Amino acid sequence: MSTTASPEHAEATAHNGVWSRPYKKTGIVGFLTTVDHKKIGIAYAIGALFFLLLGGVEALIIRLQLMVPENDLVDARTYNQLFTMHGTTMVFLAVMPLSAAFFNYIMPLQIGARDVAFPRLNALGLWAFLLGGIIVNMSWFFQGGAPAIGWFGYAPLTSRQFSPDLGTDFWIIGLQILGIASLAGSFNFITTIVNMRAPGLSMMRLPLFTWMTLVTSFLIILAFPAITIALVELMFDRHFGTHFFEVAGGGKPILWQHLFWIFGHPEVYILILPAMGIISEVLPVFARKPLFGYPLVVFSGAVIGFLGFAVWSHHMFTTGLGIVATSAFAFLTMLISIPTGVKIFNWIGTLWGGRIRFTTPMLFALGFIWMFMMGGFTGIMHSSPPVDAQQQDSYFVIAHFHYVLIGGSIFALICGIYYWFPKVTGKLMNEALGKVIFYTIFIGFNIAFFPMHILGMTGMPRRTHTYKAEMGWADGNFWSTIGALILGFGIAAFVLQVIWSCFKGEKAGNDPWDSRTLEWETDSPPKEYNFAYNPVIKSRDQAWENKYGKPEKRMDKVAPGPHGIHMPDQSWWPLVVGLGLFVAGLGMVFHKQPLETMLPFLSAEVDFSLFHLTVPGLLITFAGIFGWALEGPGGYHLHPDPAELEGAIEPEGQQAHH
Ligand code: HEM
Ligand SMILES: [Cu+2]
Repeated sequence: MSTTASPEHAEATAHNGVWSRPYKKTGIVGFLTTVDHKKIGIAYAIGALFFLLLGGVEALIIRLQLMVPENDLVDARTYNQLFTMHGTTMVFLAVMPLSAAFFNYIMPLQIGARDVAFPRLNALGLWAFLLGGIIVNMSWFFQGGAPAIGWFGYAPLTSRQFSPDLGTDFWIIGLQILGIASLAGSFNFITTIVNMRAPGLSMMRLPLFTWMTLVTSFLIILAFPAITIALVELMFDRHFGTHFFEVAGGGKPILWQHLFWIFGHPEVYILILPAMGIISEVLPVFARKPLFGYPLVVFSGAVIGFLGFAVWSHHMFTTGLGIVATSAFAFLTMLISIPTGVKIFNWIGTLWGGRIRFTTPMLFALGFIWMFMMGGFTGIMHSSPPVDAQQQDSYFVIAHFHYVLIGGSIFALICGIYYWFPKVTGKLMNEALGKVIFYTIFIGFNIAFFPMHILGMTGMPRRTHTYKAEMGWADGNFWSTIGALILGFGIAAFVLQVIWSCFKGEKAGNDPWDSRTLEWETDSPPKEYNFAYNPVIKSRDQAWENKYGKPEKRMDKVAPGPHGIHMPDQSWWPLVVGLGLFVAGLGMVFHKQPLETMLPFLSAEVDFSLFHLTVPGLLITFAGIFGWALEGPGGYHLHPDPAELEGAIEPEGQQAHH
C-alpha cells in the first residue's frame, strides 16, 4: 500500500485548476485542510463533548442555585442567562453535533462509500459548527454578558427595548452560522445516501442508522429555513428599524412563535431520530436476532418525521388559537404516539426470545427504551390542551423533555460511543467500568428528574431563580440537585473513560461485537479509503451473512481497477469561507455600537458600522467561494496492499472503476 503522498500527487496535478491543493495529511495543516469524513466526524465529536460538559456545568450551577429555598448563589439575571445558554448549548452544540459526528463517521462506512458526496462542503459544516459555537459563547465576555431570553427567544423579550445588550445579537448570529453547518451537512448526507450506496444495497436493505440519518437530514433542510427567516427578521428589527415582531410598529409577537415552533417541533425529532437509529443497530447485535419488523421501523421513522411538521402549535395551546385549531393540533399530536409505539414494540420484539448479552452499549440501549417511554407518556399527557394549560411552564415540562432529551438522545448517543468506539479507535473500552458508569448515570438521572414531575404538579414554575420555603418545594429540589450532581459525575467519568481508552484501551479486532452491518467488515480504525475492495451487497444483514450465512448470500468483493482508488484532495477554502462568515457575523453583532467599547485602545468616538467588519467578512467569504471553485477538483489514487484484496474478484470492464 502506498501511504506517502508524493507519487500519487504527480498523477493528481493533472486534475488541478488555478491553484494546487494542499496534501499534507498530518499536523495542524492536515487538520485545517482535511476533507476526510472520518477526521471530520471525530472533530465533531470532540467539539460536541466539550460543549456537553460546558452545558452540563451551566445546568449544575442552575441546580445548585435551586437546591435550597431563597438561595443567592446567582442573581436572577445570571440565572436567566444560565438557562438560556444551557438550553441553547445542549440542543445546538451538544446533541445535534454529536449526532452529526455519527452521520459523518458511520454512515459512509455503512453504505460502503469512500467518503461523502461533497467532501469540502462537509469540512465547511465542521468549521461553521465550531465558529458558530464560539460566537454564541463569546457573549459571556462582552458588555451585558450572555443572552437572557430562553432557548426559544420569544418576542418581544428579544427586542432592543427589553434586551438592549449584545448577548441577543451574539445568539442571533451564532444560530444562523450553526444553521449553515446543519444545512451543509444535511444536503451532503442526502446526496451521499441516495447516490453512493454499494451495488446491491437497495433502500430496503439500508441499515437503520443510515435510514434515520436520511430522515433527519430531510427534517433539517425543511425545518431550518423557518428559523432562519425568524432570525433574519429579528436581526432586522434590532438593527435596521423594521417591526416584524414589535406591536408598536404593527408587528406581531405571535409570528415569532409560529416560525420558531415550525422549526422547533421538528427539531425535537432531529434530536431523537438519530438516537432511534443507533438503538435499532445495537439491539439486534446484542440480542443476536435481526431487527424485528424492519420495514415497520423504517416507515414509522418516516411517518414521525412527516407528522413532526404538522403539530407545531401544540407548543402554543395557551396562546388562544381558537377551539378548532387547538383541537386539530391536539389530535395530530396524539397521532404521533402511534408510529412511536410501533417502534417501541418492534424493539421489544427484537429482544423477545433473543440471547441477550448485557454489554455496556446494551445497557444504555435498554436504559434508553425505558426512559424514552417515560418521556413519551408524559408527552401524551400534555398533548391534551386542558392538561397542558395546567402543566405549561411548570417543572413537569422540564421533567418531560429531559426524559426525552437525556434519557432518549444522550443515552443513545453514549450507547453509540460505547458501541462504535472500537471501530473508530481500534481500542476497546473497559466493560466493567462502563457498567459502573451506566448505573451512576441512570440512577443520578432518575433522582434528578423524577421529582420534577411532582414539583411541577404542585405548581413550581420553570424559569424561576428561587422560591420560598413555605411553598413545599424544598425537599424535591434538594434531591433533584443531589441527583444532578451524581449524573454530572457519571458524565464526567464517561468522558474521562473515552479519553483514557483512546490511549490505553486494549486492542480491538475488526468485529469485536459480532455485529451485522458493513462497517464491521473493514479495519478498525478503517484505512483512509474505508474499503480496499468494492463490496457488492446481497442481503440486509450482510456482515452476519458473511460470517454465518449460505455461501451465495455472502457479499462479493470487487478489486479496484488498475488506477487504484480515487480519493479527494484537501482544501483551505472551507476554512476561509467559515472564517469570513465569522468575521461578518461579529461585525453584525457590533453594528452601531460605540467602537471604543469593542476596541478599548481606540479612543475616537466612532460607531461600529457594517464597513468595519461585516463587509470585509463577506468579501472574505466570497473570495473563499471563488477560491473553492477555481482550485480544481484535485484528487489522487491509492493502491491497497495486495494482501487486503485477497479473495476479491477482478472488475469486469469499466464497471468497478468510475
Ligand atoms: C446534567 C444534566 C442536566 C441538568 C441537571 C439539567 C437541568 C435543567 C434545569 C433545572 C432546567 C430548567 C431551568 C429553569 O427553567 O429554571 C433546564 C432547562 C433546559 N434544559 Fe436541561 N439539564 C440537563 C441536561 C440537558 C440536556 C442534555 C438537554 C438537551 C439536549 C437539555 C435541554 C434543556 C432545555 C432546552 C431547557 C430549557 C431552557 C429554557 O427554558 O430556555 N438539558 N435544564
Ligand atoms: Cu412539539
